[in-house]
Amino acid sequence: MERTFQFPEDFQWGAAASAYQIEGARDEDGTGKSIWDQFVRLPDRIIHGDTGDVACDHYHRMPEDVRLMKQIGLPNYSFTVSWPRVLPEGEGEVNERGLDFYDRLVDRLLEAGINPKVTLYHWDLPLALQEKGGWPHRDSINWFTDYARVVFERLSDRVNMWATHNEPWVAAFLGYGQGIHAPGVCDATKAFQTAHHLMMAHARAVELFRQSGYPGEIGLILNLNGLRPASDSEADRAASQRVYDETHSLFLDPLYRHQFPNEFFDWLGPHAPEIQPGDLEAIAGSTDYLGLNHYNTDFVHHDHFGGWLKARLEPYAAPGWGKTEMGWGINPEGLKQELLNLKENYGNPKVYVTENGCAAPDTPDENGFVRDLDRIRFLKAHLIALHEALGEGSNVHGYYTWSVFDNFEWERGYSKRFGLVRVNYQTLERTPKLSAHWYRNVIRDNAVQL
Ligand code: IFM
Repeated sequence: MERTFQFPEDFQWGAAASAYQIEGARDEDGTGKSIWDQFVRLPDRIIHGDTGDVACDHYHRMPEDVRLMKQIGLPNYSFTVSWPRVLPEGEGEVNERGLDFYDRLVDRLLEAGINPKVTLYHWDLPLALQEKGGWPHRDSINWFTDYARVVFERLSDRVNMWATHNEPWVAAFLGYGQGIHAPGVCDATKAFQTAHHLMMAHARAVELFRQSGYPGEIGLILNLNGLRPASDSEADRAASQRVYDETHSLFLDPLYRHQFPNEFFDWLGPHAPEIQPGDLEAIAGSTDYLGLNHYNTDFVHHDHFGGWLKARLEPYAAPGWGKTEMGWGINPEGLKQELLNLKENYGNPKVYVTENGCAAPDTPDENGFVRDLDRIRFLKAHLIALHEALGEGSNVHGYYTWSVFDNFEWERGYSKRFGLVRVNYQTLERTPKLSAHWYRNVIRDNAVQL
C-alpha cells in the first residue's frame, strides 16, 4: 500500500550548487585567480587533469539554467559567490563586473519565482590571499569580513537567507591537513588553525550582518556525516570520539555549548589551535540557523597509522543498501540521527538540510535521458528519515538536494555525477533526469510517496 509523508506547510524545498563547480569563465570580466585555479594545474591532483575552467559554463548560460530550475519547480536555489570574482586580489578594489553577475543571477531567480540563498565561501580562496598566508593567518578573519560586507551591501536587499561558509571541515582538513584539496597543504597544525579562523571569520561576518541590520537569517553550513565505532573496544570507541570531535565538536561546541572540545585539544597537543581571549564569546550563538550537509555513515577503527587522529574510516551501509559511486556507505537513518543529535545535545537549533544527494552511474539513453532510479531511491529514503526526525521534534525547516546540475566534483573532476540535470560535458547540453521530474512532484505535493 502506498504511504504519503506530508511535510509542514512552510517547509523549504530547494537545490544547491557552488561557484567553482559550475561557473567556468575563470578568466573573464576581471575575475582573479583562486587557490583552485592553481591547484587543478598541479600534476596528478585531479582525476584526468580536469579543471573548472569551463565546468557547466553556468556563467554564460545562467538565464537558461534559471529557466531549467523553474521547470523543475524549485522554490529556492542555494548558490555560492566566488570571492576572487568579486575581489580579484581578495581585498581592496571591487570588480564590479564580477559582482554584477550575482546581481543579475539574483534578479533572474526572483523573476522566475525562485528565492536566492547565498553562501559566501565554498573553498575558492583568492590566490593572492593564500600568498599572504591563507586561512592559517589570523588576518584571514578581516579579509573575509571585508569581502562579506561587499556582498551584503550589494545583494541583501533581495536575499533573505545567507550562509558564511560551506563545510569548513573540508576547507580546513582536506585543504590544509590532507592536502587533497586546494591549496594542497599537509600540516595538521595549520588545518586546526584554519578551522578556528574559519569559525572566527564566520562569527565576525555574522556580527557585521547583525549590527548593520541586514534583513533575513544567516548561518553556517557543516558537513555532519554519521560515525559508528567499528567495535565495542575501547580503542575503537575512543577513535570514533576523536573523529566526532574533529568533525562535530570542533564546530558545534563553541556555537551551541559555549565551550571548546578541550579534552580533544589536550589530546592533539601541539596541533591544537591557538585561541585568543574573546574568540569563544564571538562564536557562541553566531547562527540564526545551522545548515546540515549529510551524505553517508562510516565505521571508525582505531589505527596507529591513521594520521593525526589515529583512526581509519570504513563505509557503513545500512541493511539493503550499498555504496554510492563515491564509495560512500548509504545509511538514510544517519540523517535522522544527526538531526536528533542536534536536538538532544545542542539545544535543537533551527536547521535546514542544505545538501544531500547521491553520485550514481547515470547511463544516458540515446537522447541523453537518465532514468536514475537509484538516486530517487536514495533521496526518497533520506526524506523519509528527515520526516521521522520531524516527528520526533527536530527543528528542521527545509531540504536542499545536491545538486541542480552534474558538476566539477573537486579532486574527482567530472567523473562523478550528482545532478538532477545531466550535463553533457562535450556539448554542455542539459537534460533533466528522471529524479528532476520526481523532485518536481515532491515539491508540488509537499510530500513524498513510498
Ligand atoms: O560536491 C560537494 C560539495 O562541493 C560539498 N559537499 C559535498 C558535495 C559532494 O561531494
